Amino acid sequence: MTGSRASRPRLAVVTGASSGIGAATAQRLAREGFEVVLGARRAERIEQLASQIGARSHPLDVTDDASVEAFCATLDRCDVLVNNAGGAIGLEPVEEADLADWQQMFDTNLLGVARMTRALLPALVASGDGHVVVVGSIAAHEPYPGGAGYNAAKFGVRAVVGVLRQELLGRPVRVTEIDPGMVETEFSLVRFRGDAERASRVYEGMTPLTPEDVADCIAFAVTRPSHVNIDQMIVLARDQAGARTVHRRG
Ligand code: 8X3
Repeated sequence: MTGSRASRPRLAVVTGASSGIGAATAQRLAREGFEVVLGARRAERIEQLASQIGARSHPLDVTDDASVEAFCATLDRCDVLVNNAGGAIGLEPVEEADLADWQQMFDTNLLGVARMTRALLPALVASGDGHVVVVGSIAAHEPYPGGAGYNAAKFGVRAVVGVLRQELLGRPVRVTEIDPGMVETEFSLVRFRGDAERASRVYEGMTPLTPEDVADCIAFAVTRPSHVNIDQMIVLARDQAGARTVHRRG
């Protein structure tokens, strides 16, 4: 158990913890012995999940400085920060791009990571064994038609992770990027603005990853010995060999 290494359990913050990868990660880290603090905009959902898994929750909007500040003020320490909040909006080509969508994707995926990491780095360093985990995407490696806004945001995140890894060298903070491909969550429902039928077609005839599969990778990274840094992990379903290379049955 992670908690047995220190006098009290390691504290892990998970953003975007109301559903999908964030919720699965919060659950998994609680099972691994972490004290977990869930953050998300949907306060009721995180409260409910927190009470089920014996964790704490606090409303968090990673696009809002005041919200990040209020969230972080509830923490007396932090050992692990899982930057999971993010997502895609739309799949329009650049010539039809709605820049308000791009703005929102940059704000959640990229600036959200910067806000949370900047706010919690002093605590992560002070912990003596801090860990910043960022949930990126295969979209950070492979541009695809319709993906430009999301690709750009995730490529940006990947750049920030690479910079952080170098800037923190010599200090006791690990930096890990977990880049999943297709995972069946609310991701496509949000991308297609609530169009459930279109969202379900994304996973038609193939077996996507589950949020638990990604949580498993995150749990692996944060439970390695302190001297081991899992820099980056790309995790795809067996049915997916690239951002848009998918095997579908039938
Ligand atoms: C992963 C989803 O559509 O970019 O973040 O492969 S996608």
